Amino acid sequence: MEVISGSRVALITGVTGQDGAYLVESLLAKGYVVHGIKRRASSFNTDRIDHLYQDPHVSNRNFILHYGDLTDSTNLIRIVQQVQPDEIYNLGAQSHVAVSFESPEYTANSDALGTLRLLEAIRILGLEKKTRIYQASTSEMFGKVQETPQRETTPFYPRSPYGVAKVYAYWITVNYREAYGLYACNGILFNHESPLRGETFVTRKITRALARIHLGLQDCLYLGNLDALRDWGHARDYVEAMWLMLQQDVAEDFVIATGVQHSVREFVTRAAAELGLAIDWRGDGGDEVGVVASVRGNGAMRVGQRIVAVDPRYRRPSEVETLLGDPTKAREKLGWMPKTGFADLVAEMMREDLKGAQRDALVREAGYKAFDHHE
Ligand code: NDP
Ligand code: GDR
Repeated sequence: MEVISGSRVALITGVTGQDGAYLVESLLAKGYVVHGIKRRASSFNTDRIDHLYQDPHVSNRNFILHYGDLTDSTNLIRIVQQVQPDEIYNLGAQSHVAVSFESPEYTANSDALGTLRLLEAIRILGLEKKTRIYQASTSEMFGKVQETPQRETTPFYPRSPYGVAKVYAYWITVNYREAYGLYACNGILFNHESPLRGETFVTRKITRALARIHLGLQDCLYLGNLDALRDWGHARDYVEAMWLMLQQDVAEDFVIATGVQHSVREFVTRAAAELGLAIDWRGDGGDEVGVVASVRGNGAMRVGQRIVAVDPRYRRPSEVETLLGDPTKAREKLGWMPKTGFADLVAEMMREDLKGAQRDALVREAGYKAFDHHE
């Protein structure tokens, strides 16, 4: 492996995901050599990091990908041995809460045991003094919240197989820190979004769908619980907090959040406003719909058109109704503050998804196929 020597070395699991992509960019800009673990897939799965790809035939590479999986211990041990990382960021996970009800065992294997496997790899290889590890913990651990806002001391009450698996990962990280003196931290991150957010998480689903409805590529956006409240930040800001956590004298756990909360319905309203639309919410419960109340500018939408409806299939067997984080500790000890507010986050996502929809519209106009992916 021909790579730059002398730089700090980071290993990222989940490098092909939203946070992985922002973190690679940030660490490369800081002068790190970055190794990432990607899963073998039958089609390309590196869209988010393709602009950073470096040809293996080039010498002095500072970004190297390895095939691997968090469910495969021997593979993890081999990669950690080969890479000898100064820092590991464990971002890999089956991260979709609704999917975790469909695949609870796989979620536990990758999200809970995957973390244990990485911690064990550090121990087996005798890297306890060299390698620092960041665990991607989550506000989903607070689940049915026991106090508001949630902070580092708030008791956990997970509400999904995903949340339960992440509680195991949280505690095994704490345990390895206490038992073996590992520099291991949990970042308890609240929801963070971006134009790179997976298409089936609610924010991206909303901005993609509204862009497509605006251009006449889709008729209606179907959602589940419109009342759910979330503390939404920007992924770009949150990966900086991950890095800061690994640069302290003592390893500790931190809540990372904006301290501001909005409902799913408010997210839709804000995103629609970016397109010059006002939405009138009518009915309630499963019968609630969002109807176009006024339109500014061009687009396919007409006043009176129903563009949002509720579909019970997107509701969860047990829901996390409200999350609101208190990032005071991160501000005081890490000097971390979110830079992007809610309105700017929504505007950026809307802008980028509009470009994607415009591309699909052009492709169709030219007589080629552009596929619809609904979920
Ligand atoms: P994504 O779903 O965008 O990315 C998850 C990454 O994990 C992908 O690279 C995925 O690979 C990879 N992955 C999935 N299963 C495995 C496996 N078995 N072995 C190795 N890699 C695997 O998530 P985010 O980037 O949004 O989140 C990053 C981490 O932070 C996750 O652990 C998530 O649970 C956690 N988190 C996220 C928050 C958020 O709001 N985004 C908030 C709090 C925590 P592939 O691309 O092949 O699917
Ligand atoms: P979440 O994110 O479950 O908080 O987990 P998601 O965007 O999936 O849901 C947020 C809230 O919106 C409600 N909702 C819908 N959700 C989806 N996906 N699709 C819908 O159609 C829909 N309608 C309403 C949900 O019920 C929920 O209340 C994310 C993930 O990134 C986790 O990995 C991470 O740990 C947490 O954020 C913090």
